[in-house]
Amino acid sequence: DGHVYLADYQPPAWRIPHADLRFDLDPDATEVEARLRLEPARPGEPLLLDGEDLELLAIELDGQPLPPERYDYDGQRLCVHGVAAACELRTRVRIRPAANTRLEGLYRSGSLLLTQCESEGFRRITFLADRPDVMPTWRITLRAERRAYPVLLANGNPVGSRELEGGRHEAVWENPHPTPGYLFAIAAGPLARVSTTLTTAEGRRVELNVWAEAGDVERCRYALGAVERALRWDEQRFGRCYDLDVFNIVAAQDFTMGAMENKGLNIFNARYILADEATATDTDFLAIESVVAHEYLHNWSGNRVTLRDWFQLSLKEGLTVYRDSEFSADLHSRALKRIEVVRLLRGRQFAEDAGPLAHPVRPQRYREISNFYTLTVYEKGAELIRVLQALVGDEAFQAGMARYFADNDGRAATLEDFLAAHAAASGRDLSDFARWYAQAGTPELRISASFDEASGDYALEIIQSQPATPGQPGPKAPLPIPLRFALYGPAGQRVGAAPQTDAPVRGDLLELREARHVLRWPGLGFQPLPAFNQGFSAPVRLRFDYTPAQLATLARWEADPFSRWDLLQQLAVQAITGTDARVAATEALREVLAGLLADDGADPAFVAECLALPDFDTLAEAVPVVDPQALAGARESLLATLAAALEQPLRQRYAALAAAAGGGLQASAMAARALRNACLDWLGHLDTVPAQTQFDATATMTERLAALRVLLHRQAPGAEAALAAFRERFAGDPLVTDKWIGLVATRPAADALADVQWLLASPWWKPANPNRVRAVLGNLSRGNPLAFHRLDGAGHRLIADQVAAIDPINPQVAARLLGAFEGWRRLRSGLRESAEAALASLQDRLASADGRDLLDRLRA
Ligand code: DPP
Ligand code: ZN
Repeated sequence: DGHVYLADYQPPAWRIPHADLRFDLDPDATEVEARLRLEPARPGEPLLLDGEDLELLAIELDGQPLPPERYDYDGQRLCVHGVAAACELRTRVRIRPAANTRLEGLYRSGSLLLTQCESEGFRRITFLADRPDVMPTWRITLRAERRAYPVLLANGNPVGSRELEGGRHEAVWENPHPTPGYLFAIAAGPLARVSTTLTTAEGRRVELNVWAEAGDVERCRYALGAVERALRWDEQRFGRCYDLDVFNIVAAQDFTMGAMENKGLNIFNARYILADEATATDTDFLAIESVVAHEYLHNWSGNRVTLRDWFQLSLKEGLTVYRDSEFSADLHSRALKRIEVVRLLRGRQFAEDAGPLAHPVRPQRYREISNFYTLTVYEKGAELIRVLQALVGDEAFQAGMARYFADNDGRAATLEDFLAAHAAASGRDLSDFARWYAQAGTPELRISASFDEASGDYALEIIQSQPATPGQPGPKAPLPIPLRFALYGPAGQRVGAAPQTDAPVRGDLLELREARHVLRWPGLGFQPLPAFNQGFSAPVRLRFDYTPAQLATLARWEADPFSRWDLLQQLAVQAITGTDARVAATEALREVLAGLLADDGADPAFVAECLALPDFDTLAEAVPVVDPQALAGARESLLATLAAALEQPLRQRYAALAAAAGGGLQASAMAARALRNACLDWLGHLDTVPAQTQFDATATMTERLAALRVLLHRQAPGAEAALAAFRERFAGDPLVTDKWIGLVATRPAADALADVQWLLASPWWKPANPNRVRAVLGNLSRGNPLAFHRLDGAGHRLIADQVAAIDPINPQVAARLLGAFEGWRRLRSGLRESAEAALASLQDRLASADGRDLLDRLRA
């Protein structure tokens, strides 16, 4: 049926201990000669290799040309007949990088030639068993014209270079670590670098380089520092050292993903490398540091320990997201990092888990693996690592990680290997925990309180349930859920008494194991106020009936900043989507925010997070039927009401932070800018003059872009002139151009669609550049509910038409864009029909496996 099933896994029939490749690079026609050492792992099996759209020029076995009857190649698979013993296969193929718009395999970006192989791109370069459990060591020879391609990079260590005739030159690289094809990389072109050397904790001298096209190299320094910080952090926190003599990163303007962790040669989307204060925002800097760390940290969680098969994707991705978020939390603010992660999880992953694309963190089957690089595999996968850590405790978790790396080094591992290491280190049976990976859908906890006046007994009943998801109608088994909790007495004192319950309790951590647990405090004597899920210990939807006053009270009593933020978010959800509680919630929110704005002791970055009301996605998750106009309207009117009520403190705080916000990347300056920009945004509902003043005066992109956003989104008198000035000033910079385009595409109004149509007809529209597609269409579909869900259906039609247009150019980008329809079944009537019609219109218009798979799942 076109699916690959986890249950069908077979180990490779042939091993490939070593691969020796030689490239004669040329953008129009590159020749690749490959010598593969082959050994039968299961004698008698045919020799099959993957190879997609390769022009086969020559084929030899053990030095003898193979006659045509000895092999078959159908454009997908090469089958060599009549081989049973160890041998060497030599092939020569021709590929066409400049014609490769899919950006999988070897392709051209500007003046560079570079590769992207995960998941199945290597087969578009040459023949190989292109699966993660086939792991050769590598020797890679690159030849190219010196003038056009002065720098030649590949995986591993450089071992030699020389001049060739005719203005060509050659570089040779060796990667001694067994490495699957998906981690293969080369890069060639007129690259310049920033560089540093250091000595690892094991005593290895390592050169770190970040490369970019010459004009961009000064903007690579921040990324270089981030590599060094990540390398040191992994040594200290997990005892993992770097294992080659050189670590290279190359920045490319055309890149489908964010970045790629190829062994020793990471290739990055330029947006996650290039930064200075004039062109990048503070958010960009933090994202760069986090993505650089993510890819670096893959060197152990992904590369040294790789995957047996693609079903295990979260084994490297969930784990590495966990590791990079711990890195950011250790270096900066743990609470702010947690807020950022939970915002994404609740706004976007919960939506994925609740819609037609829901799948387990470890899927059981796929048609196109590219469609599983999802928030569920990444973000929920990272939360599961956190759940495991909470269940076994920090010390056993650390020991389990050490054991996992030690036991699986150089292997292609599975989730079972990971759990076995943690079970051994903690002494705990983790078979119940494994269900988290198999069951899709966000668990829900319904908690209700009861108090008996006569006896003074207090009790909490906790009921766990799992939603039905595609292919998993249920019923589903209960999951082990680590839930933090606290009870507060009437004056805000914490109740110390442990509950009587059949669930294990350690301090404030409760471990739910069954579908229902009851916690009893006999004779407590008063009705306490309970609080739950501090730090978001459990990635669940939690329902407990709070009044607005109770939420506001808890927001003052809870010590953990994450929890305080979370309570304010709940209050805002009540103020926007509530019925009876709306007025009371608005008033309570105003009071708490007034207190926060007046509190000079509060971290301004934290106050800024509290001012950021729940985004549209989060609100949409809180209601059963999504009416975009009503939700966006209610959010807007809450903002206007609060801004008017808080005008004086907003103006005051904005002015008071001016000096601190000046410049520099120290935490205090970033925090000041964050709060000033939040105030500016709120004030924009009343007055756009401060935004105009900030736009004219500032030197940082953080302040300039925030001001431009207010001017454009509030349609201030100076908006057009400001946009023109901004456009002009950064005309040569595609990344900054993406920024203003993003602001245009997200103006919260139905007629922003006309601006998007104008962009699509302009010279700025570049459908082959993934960043530009995301800037124009990703922002429209994911960041502009009023224009995307236009009542006349024009937004839905525009995105569907663009998906059809981009599908033949870059199927992964098209499929990602199509994913914006994931919530269509929950739209209000009228819009649901228009989304359905837009999807139906695509039925015969998508040729790619990526697009067809996603469309079928959306419509199922
Ligand atoms: N490059 C992508 C990431 O690191 C896929 N591995 O998440
Ligand atoms: Zn990753």
